[in-house]
Amino acid sequence: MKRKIVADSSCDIFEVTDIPFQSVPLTISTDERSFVDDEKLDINEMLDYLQKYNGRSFTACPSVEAWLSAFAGAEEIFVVTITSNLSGAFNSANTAAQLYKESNPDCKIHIFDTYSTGPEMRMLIEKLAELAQTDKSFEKICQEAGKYLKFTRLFFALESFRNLANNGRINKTVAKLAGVLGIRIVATASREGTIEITDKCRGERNTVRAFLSHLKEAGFTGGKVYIAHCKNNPFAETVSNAIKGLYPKAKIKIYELRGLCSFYAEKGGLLLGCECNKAY
Ligand code: X90
Repeated sequence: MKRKIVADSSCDIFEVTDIPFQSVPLTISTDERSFVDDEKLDINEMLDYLQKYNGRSFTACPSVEAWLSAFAGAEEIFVVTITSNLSGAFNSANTAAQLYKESNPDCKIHIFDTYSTGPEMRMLIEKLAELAQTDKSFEKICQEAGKYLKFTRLFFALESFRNLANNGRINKTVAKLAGVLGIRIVATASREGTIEITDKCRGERNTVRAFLSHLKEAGFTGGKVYIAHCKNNPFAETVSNAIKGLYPKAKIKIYELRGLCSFYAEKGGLLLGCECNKAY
């Protein structure tokens, strides 16, 4: 059978090892320009343009057609989406799955609503890639991957919530807290897949401390940690070193966010996904 993993572009990756994978782009737009969140997108150029642009900016989830063309030809499809509570991606993927099954009655599709995004999504995709290469059945893989997702978490620290607030993804009064210079807001993806603010931190050191305390609370004991940032490699390194100091066995990867996550996380933003020992 032809297995394939398909995810929306908020996962920030374009390939996984040894299995067909496709990222289906969201778009970031102003009234004058549109950016497709694919491999060709120049993130620096997008951020610079948006910084200078005074009008409204907004995003759109993949269309049903875009999902359908990513499914084409596959027989067992694992779909991974950004939280259905902040995006229509999960819904459009569902509609596409129904249509695809009508014309391909023997095919199997499972859609994982991650109730999260970014690095936590990437972790699930890579787990699926591992599982999909075994001779385990489709159902067994879905069950194991679903369990894996319960044992991963997303924490993040942003310097600005402007784009999230302007697009109705977070309360405006809460967003104002983050507008204060030097203040980082630390938050987590809630169980419902919404943004749950946990700390207001002044300075990097306090932000790192907040991350470490959330990791401990979540039951992190030194597994995988993915740190994805928007133009803030030094802070990503700082967080990584602090984690290594306490958990020498942690397997940490640092990389840059792509278009959709960069738009909402904004310059300086950092998203951290990790494997934990406690179910969430
Ligand atoms: O459908 C669309 O237009 C996309 C809307 C996405 C809105 C949220 C994106 C968040 C990206 C910022 C911090 C992580 C939030 C985690 C929430 C569970 C990254």
